[in-house]
Amino acid sequence: MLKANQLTALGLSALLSFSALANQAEALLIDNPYVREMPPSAPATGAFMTFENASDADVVLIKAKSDAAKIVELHTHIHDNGVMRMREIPEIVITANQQVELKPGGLHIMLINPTRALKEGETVEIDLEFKDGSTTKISAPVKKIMGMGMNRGDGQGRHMMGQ
Ligand SMILES: [Cu+2]
Repeated sequence: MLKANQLTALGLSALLSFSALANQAEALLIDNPYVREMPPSAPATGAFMTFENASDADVVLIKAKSDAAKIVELHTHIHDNGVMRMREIPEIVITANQQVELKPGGLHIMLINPTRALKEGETVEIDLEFKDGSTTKISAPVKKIMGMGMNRGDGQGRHMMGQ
């Protein structure tokens, strides 16, 4: 049984999505998705892409999942005493008529505990879920990313140590 407040939330999100396009997933253009190739022993890797919100309403990404990783989280980087650290965030907001780029050193989708070795040439399917309940599936090729000025290996190692 749905509680009263859940019903209210459902009604509200239906109303909001109605005022823009059909739903948030359809309002979003996704460019250049890719997953960074990591050594097979790496505990995690990142998925990156550019979101373009072509609508007049904010689009809010609240969840990602993939069969390529046991855990999938939305992450950002923060500066902590001069050290870049990753932190899980509950959502990524793509403001109306704006672009948001997920990239190394910034926002990303974290693929933790990959279920298979992710090598260049493979494709990772990722399901994205938005605040209004709409979803979309993307296919992200695995790519080798060199020299982005980031010691991502170290960062991810520390991240997996629970910091
Ligand atoms: Cu991360």
